[in-house]
Amino acid sequence: MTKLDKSVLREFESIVGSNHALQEPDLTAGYTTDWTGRFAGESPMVLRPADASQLAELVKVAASAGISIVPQGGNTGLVGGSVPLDQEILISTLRLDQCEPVDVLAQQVTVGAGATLTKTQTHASRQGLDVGVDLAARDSCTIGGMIATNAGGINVVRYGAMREQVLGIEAVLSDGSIISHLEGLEKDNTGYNFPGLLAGSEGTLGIITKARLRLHPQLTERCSAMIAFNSADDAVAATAQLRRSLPSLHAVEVIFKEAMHLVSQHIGASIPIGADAHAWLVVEVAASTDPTEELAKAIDGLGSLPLDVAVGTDTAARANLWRYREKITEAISTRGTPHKLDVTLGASRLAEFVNEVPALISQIDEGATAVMFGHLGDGNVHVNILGAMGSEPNDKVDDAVLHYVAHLGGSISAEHGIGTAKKEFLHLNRSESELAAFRAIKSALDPNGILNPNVLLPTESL
Ligand code: FAD
Ligand code: 2HG
Ligand code: ZN
Repeated sequence: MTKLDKSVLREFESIVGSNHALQEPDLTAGYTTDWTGRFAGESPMVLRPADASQLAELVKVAASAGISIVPQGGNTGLVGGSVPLDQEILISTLRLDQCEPVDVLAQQVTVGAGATLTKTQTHASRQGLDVGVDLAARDSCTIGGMIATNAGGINVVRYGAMREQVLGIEAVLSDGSIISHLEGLEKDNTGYNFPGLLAGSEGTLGIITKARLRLHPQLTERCSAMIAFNSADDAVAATAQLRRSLPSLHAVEVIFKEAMHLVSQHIGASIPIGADAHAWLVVEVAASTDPTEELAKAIDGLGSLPLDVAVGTDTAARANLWRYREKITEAISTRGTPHKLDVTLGASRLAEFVNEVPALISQIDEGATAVMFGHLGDGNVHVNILGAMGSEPNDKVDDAVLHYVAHLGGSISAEHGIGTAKKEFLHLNRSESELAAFRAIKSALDPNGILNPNVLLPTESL
């Protein structure tokens, strides 16, 4: 579909008002190119509804005209799932950003899908509570987008991913009907679980408009450490020990050599410890009483594994260590448009994978580099492939790395989702029967295939 009937566009406009029905390329550009710059398209109209009922009206009009929709939150997704690639209309949830009063007794909150993570964290913190998922895109990513991608981030080792935080959901289905189940009951076995189904559905089954989130007591006593290692094997062994010995463990992140060198150049600061090391862990402990001693003991327990250690106890020192981890994605973008691979390996295969990947890549594309880092506590490695001199890396490299992951029994998408970038690789992890079940769920909830039609399911199986 290239041009929409003008009368349909007028109908959309009359629902949201002309200020929120954008058509000028200058105004739509920020919505139609993804964060990485790798995926871009065009949309005949970007619509910004004020609430769930306006959003439902838009979906009804689109459904009866057979028009496809891409839902979008903060547009920080990294797999090309949030942008229109085939002239779909785009529905932005950014105006659905209300945070209802925190339910202190239940330790829960209901928020609009368009509320950013930072806004939700700030809101919860006023009652001494915290959101269980945290990630570096916090100022822009939205709760709806985080649920739709089942975002992971830095605290999965403690609280699990986004799916574990969602107790209830409100969403608009493909016919414009609204489902709403926001009571937040901890036990509620009354049939199919919509939060579970919509978490990780990437806008293909419904458009989330509100969510009831589980909150956690805010842990204000914190300590961070950076630990340098000679090898990926040592970093993996240390991570297993820290997970066993540290009840207050809040994050175990890893930075491998290429990533450390790149980020230190980007932020204009020297590598804090172990200039010749191969891997660095960034560890955080958090508790209601000072966990510094507990961390120091656990690091002592690592014996001769670490090459060097730096500890940050106050806010500034902790932030100084964390910036080496949090600025990597930004640093990579300054070197070209990467192909972002995001994989999980079982602990016993992780070091082998990290050690083998550089050679595997250079066999295929001599100029390509792998920048690796991630959430080691969850076995999650981000492999960013950069081409020679800023050129796009060869697609065959992605193919080889993802086949290797599958061969080692890992997942080709740990936390970013499938989007358009990985859909042709889904068969590496999902059997024909599973894909058939996926297609059955999709056609039951979206029989005309209008919700984010270019993501998740491989093209031929739609
Ligand atoms: P968008 O990018 O707008 O959309 C993502 C997907 O969700 C799309 O398929 C879209 O159609 C769908 N969607 C969005 N809103 C809705 C809705 N209301 N209803 C239905 N479908 C919807 N991800 C991690 O998991 N862990 C990290 O540590 C992490 N760190 C990041 C750091 C940086 C610097 C950046 C740029 C990204 C990072 N990401 C990370 C990726 C990204 O932030 C997450 O995927 C996030 O969950 C996307 O939220 P969003 O609101 O930006 O969604
Ligand atoms: C992170 O953990 C994000 O920082 C982004 O998931 C990963 O840039 C990436 O590949
Ligand atoms: Zn990540």
